[in-house]
Amino acid sequence: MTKEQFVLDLEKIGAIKFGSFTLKSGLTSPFYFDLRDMISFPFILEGIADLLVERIKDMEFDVLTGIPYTALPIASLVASKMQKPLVYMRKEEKAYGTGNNVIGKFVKGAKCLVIDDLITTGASKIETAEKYEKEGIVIKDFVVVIDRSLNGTEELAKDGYKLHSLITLDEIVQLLKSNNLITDEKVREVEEFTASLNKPKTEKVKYINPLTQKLLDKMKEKKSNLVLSLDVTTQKEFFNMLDKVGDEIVMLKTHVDIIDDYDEEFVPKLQEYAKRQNFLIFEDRKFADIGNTVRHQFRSGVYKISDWAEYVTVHMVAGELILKGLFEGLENRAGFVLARMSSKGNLLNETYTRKCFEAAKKNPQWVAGFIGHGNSVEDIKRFKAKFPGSELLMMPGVKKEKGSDAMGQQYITIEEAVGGGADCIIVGRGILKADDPSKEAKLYRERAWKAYKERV
Ligand code: S5P
Repeated sequence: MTKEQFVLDLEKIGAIKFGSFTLKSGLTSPFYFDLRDMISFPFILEGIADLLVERIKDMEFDVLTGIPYTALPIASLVASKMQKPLVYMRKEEKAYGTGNNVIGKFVKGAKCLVIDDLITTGASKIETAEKYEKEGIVIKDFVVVIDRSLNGTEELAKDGYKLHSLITLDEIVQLLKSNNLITDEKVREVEEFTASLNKPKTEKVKYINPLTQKLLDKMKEKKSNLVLSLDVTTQKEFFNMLDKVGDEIVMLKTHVDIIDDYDEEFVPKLQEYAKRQNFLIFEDRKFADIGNTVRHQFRSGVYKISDWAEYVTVHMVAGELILKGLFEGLENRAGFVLARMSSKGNLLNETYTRKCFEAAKKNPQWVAGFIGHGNSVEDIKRFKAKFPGSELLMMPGVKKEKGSDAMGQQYITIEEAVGGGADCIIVGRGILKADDPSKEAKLYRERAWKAYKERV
């Protein structure tokens, strides 16, 4: 089948339409593509598979996949024709980091070629690639049947992927025109429409939260991006440890509710240390309830956290109004939103992470940064690239060596964390359990700061 025949066939079965269509975005488009029915016409399916085989026969790959639903049957046929192994990803998303989402046989590190029917912006392709990469499959190339994007090639290239297409919107228009299937006026309409579309906005929000700035300033002043997670259960241990390591850290992270002998002297003493040793205070209370409840949890009770902690952690599971519940009416208080967690089997998936970013984008005055983690430098880079603005990436689950504990904590190294994009590393047992915590804190600080300087 020739490309021209293919386009004419698509037109005949109604997969390519020219008229006036309202898109999901609300825009009115003069054309509409829907390739879903194509698979029910054997001669078209056969023809498209042959065209794809021709297009990809010289490319290097170990396995082949198609993005459900439309491209999966197409990819099956192509795989069969080329005698290449087929794999595919479950469409229902399992939780982040649990694995086993790919159906089919492959070896870790296999190079996979991805087939899809259309490309509009490239965003969903990148999401697909990330999911495969988490499963140990390497993706470099995408082949689409129709490229109707404005700058899909450039968008994918930014993340290191290459886009190949069988046919572009322009070619379709020209082929239909030369077959007198659309009028000159329609051609003009299509051209005007595509020209009028703004390029997708990938620009970052300019606003900088004052508490983001405050932490950045403190990092610079103290030449440290080390946050100590002081998870001990008595005041004695707590302040003894601060005596040893307080000078090395930019910020102290507390879990105030694990101190057995907490009393009203604790907070004034902590504040005195913070002043003398020049660090900021972050209480890792991980608020997660409805707005009204978290307001009380933050401002009342035994600990009255809002009186002394400028930064707290926030789960977005109850919805973005939790931010209003926590911070409305308070000065100099902001949250680190848990966009990803370090623990094995956690339920935060990519959709959830994206929702965290959207919530932060709408409430920048209350979000100083995100808590996040990743399994490689590349993974962290891609995660951070999606931050809406200049929020900081705070990363727990960091040690000198990769590893895990018996209760699900997963560690990556200092250099992986910071090299990938962590602005601060959050370290607990790596320092607390060392024979010489003071020496260890110095070492963490030096390595993390060096990696930070190299990155920024
Ligand atoms: O995803 C997360 C988020 C947080 S805030 N994973 C984490 O480990 N944390 C916190 O970081 C956790 O509550 C603990 O206080 C600290 C990590 O401690 P470590 O001893 O494993 O370094």
